Amino acid sequence: MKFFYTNTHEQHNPAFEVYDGGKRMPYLESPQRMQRILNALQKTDWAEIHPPRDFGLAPLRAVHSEAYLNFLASAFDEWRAADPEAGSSAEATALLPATFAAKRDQMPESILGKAGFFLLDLSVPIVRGTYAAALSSANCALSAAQAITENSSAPSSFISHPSSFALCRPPGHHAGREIAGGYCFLNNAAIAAHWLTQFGRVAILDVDYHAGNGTQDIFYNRGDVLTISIHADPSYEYPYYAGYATETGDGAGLGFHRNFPLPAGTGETSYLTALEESLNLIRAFAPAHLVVSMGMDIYKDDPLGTFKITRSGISEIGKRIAALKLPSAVIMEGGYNTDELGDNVVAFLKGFVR
Ligand code: SP5
Ligand code: ZN
Repeated sequence: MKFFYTNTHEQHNPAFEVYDGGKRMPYLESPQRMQRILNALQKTDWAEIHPPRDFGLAPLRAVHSEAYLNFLASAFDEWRAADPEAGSSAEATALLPATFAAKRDQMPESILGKAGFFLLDLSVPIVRGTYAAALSSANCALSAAQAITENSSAPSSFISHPSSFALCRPPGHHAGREIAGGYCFLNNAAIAAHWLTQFGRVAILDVDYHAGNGTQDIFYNRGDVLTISIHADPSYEYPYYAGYATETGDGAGLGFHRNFPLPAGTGETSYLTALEESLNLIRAFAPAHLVVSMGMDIYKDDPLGTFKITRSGISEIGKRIAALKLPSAVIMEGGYNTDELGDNVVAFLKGFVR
């Protein structure tokens, strides 16, 4: 099984995020997360770890708006140019706005105005290395997508349903067409899925604890990409404004988005029931490729989650998704119990190894 990783993600290392109630907290989506996953994979005998290929900007432009990509590329420098003190003190090392665009028909000129326009919340501070890290994360996802379209030339090693894993950091599923949020800047899974549509229909299954609102936004009007998200009910959990069961797509995409909101404290039995229903929808759609947005914040001891999924439950979820026998690119999303993260990822992926 092929894995894609580069240490460029370390350049995205904000000192803080702002929690509910205005509390400034150490940034939970830390570089240590990837290091733990990498260490756990290196202990197995089935992880073939490669650096990502550079796919350029075209696959990103297919998913995100030009104005948004330009903002991400230049935001930190623009902020520094507008306020030379900014980003140089311990107090202010990251661009984070204090205003947000409830109405989105005018993009202002000011960098703080633009930050409020393109950022959804206070968990996406932009530091000097954020854009470089986000690009490398998207390239890991694209490399994982490409890996499942290439079969070995040796007939004896031909695998009809190959799988791959992208160690994406920053994560992606909360990033919409032109908005960052929830630790996410570029929607890695959506970028990989759109790239795969050149070979036929694609399904995205999102098992992160939080609703995949960005992925929902990007594909909401498309019938060639089936998007399914199983998550904590947004009526009580982030991202609050999307992920409801009544949201099923629009226009050509009507019927091609499905949400499975679950109550706080959901355990394995109820989770697996929602998973089975999702897998049946994917079987009926018969995609050429599957992209899995894999978040380990469903784990029972996750600091952001409330679900009660054990490590053996995580392993069962991975096994059942792998049993679809589809060429699958697994994309890393959330998961904040850093000590357990590596072993949880290994438990999930074991079902895919062949
Ligand atoms: C990719 C991903 O998993 N993003 C999640 C972003 C969630 N941000 C919400 C932070 C809310 C903090 N609330 C603290 C409650 C601790 N019990
Ligand atoms: Zn999450």
